[in-house]
Amino acid sequence: MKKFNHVIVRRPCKAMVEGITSGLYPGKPDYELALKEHDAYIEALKQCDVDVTVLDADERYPDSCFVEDPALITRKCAIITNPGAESRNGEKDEIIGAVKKFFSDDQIEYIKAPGTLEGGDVMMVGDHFYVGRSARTNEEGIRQLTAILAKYDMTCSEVKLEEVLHLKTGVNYLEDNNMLVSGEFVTKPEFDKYNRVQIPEDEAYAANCIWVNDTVIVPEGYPAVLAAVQGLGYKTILVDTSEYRKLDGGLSCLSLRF
Ligand code: CIR
Repeated sequence: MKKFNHVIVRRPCKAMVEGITSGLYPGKPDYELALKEHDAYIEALKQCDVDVTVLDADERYPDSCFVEDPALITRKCAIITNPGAESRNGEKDEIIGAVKKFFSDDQIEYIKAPGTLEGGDVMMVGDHFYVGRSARTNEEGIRQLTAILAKYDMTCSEVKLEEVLHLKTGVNYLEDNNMLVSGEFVTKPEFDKYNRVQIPEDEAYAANCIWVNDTVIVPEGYPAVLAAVQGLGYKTILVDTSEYRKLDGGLSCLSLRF
């Protein structure tokens, strides 16, 4: 099934070494290696039958390569978010230009203060959106998102997060009713209706795989997850994300797919 035609990414900047990190995956990113990994990420996406818009690095925002957070793009509208991390908040103004190449002004919506929301907290399943209430996404942000989606006949439900940074840190939908789940998402009742594929604890990072037009891009170094995804019948492409992992970033965080 072809669902996505476009992808937006932003090149990592040198300042990425100062990006936000929980320290869960220790070490400073190696910028040169991060660039090579980003090249491979773009190449993998191009193999999935999408065109890729590559935005220039923005040194003002160390985490700006994680374009998933300042915008949420749906089938019917684009939403510029209001990132809850202070050092990332200005990224929202820098993604608008790219979004405007694909959406007219009346299809672009905005999450406004005091609402905060980051795209990493939003998981799309058809026209329903699960949104994680996190340190980055607050109740008012979720209220605004719900109202925006309702305008376009789409729905939203809140998921309380206890352990992870963003919702999609631990759960990702692969289409065809298949969902990769780790940690706190293994038992959450709202996901009972999906074919939940449980990720072993020592491979939890790889819950963040991305489905792009029937190919699943999987982070390198997680053999159990790779086997599980292949077992579901998907074609897979491996991409090493070692330098982004040090900043708690995964495959989904690095692109907007629509
Ligand atoms: C941050 O803490 O905001 C970045 N270092 C990582 C963002 C990861 N983005 C995502 O999960 N969507």
